[in-house]
Amino acid sequence: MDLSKKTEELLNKQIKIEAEASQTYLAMACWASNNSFEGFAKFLYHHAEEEREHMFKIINYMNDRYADVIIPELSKPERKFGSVLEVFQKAMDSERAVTKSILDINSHCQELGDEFTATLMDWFIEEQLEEEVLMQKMLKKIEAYSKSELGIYILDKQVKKMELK
Ligand code: OFO
Repeated sequence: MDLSKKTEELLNKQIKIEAEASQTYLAMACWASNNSFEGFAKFLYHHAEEEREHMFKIINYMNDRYADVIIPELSKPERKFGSVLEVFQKAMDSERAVTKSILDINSHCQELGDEFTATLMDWFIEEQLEEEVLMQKMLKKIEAYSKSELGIYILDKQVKKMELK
């Protein structure tokens, strides 16, 4: 069974969303690195890679289904931030927006009875939950450690030692 045109369109849109999320994390990582936050930079580079893997996961699925993959033009990510807290607040907002998009694709597939794409989206839903929980935890810590000038550098050192998966 071929993918429906609408499903194809939604998946192509998701490829762009994942690619832009990757670029955004990359720009955030560069900002962190330029501001001597090596731990946060490491965390954000890692996330940029993850988003790229997500993009490939959709591309591979679409190619397996002989669908028409469109490699998109990407918008330029924001690269100036006022603080680590601002970076992670924006990362959280971005994760929430991605989750909404994934849930929308999932609902569309359920309505259509497209079990294959819905199963792919189930994987993404679990992944989004993990990412939102992780981002939320990071945000809470950053909020607490941002209360003193030195605090955020202490947290950066701890983040540098974090095992990333
Ligand atoms: Fe693609 O997982 Fe975050 O956004």
